[in-house]
Amino acid sequence: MLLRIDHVGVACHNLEEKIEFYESVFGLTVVSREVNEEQGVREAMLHVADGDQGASYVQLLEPLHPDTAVGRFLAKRGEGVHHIGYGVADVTEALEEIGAKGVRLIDERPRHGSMGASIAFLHPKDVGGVLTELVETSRR
Ligand code: V0V
Ligand code: CO
Repeated sequence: MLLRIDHVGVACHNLEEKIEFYESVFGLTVVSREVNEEQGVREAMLHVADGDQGASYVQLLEPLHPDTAVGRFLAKRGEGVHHIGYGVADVTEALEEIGAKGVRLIDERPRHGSMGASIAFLHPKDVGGVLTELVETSRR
């Protein structure tokens, strides 16, 4: 069901500073920057590699306000890995299949994600403490 790792989401206080860090230390390139009001984030995707099933990225996340998913995470845990996004062929189908196995779905239906993707989150408490995102890319 999971095709690949689409991205690793990293929470940070200052998006521009972290972009500079990833560019200068790892030589990565920003391929997209977006503000996602629904998710409460300002985010950037940095391209890591291309594979048979599509590309993989690091997603840097800065909260729009303290009272958001990433804002609360930063206050509680500080900067670091926030979630893992796995590529799936069909996010609606994947949600149905995973939900039927008793895993709590944060999103019952797909939401708008970075670069036109359809995304949905699974609750970290049911995935061994890992906030897990399903990603159906708009094209592969
Ligand atoms: C919270 N918890 C986490 C966590 N965030 N555990 C692992 N990884 C995380 N990232 C734990 C937290 O320590 C608590 O456990 C418990 O879950 C409840 O957390 P809370 O402090 O009450 O925080 P809330 O109210 O923010 O709820 C947590 C959830 C929320 C995961 C439900 O953050 C959420 O709905 N996230 C999904 C949306 C999201 O994260 N959007 C930003 C990325 P203890 O301490 O009680 O044991 S947007 C994105 O990736 C996009 C757009 C994209 O890829 O395209
Ligand atoms: Co993400």
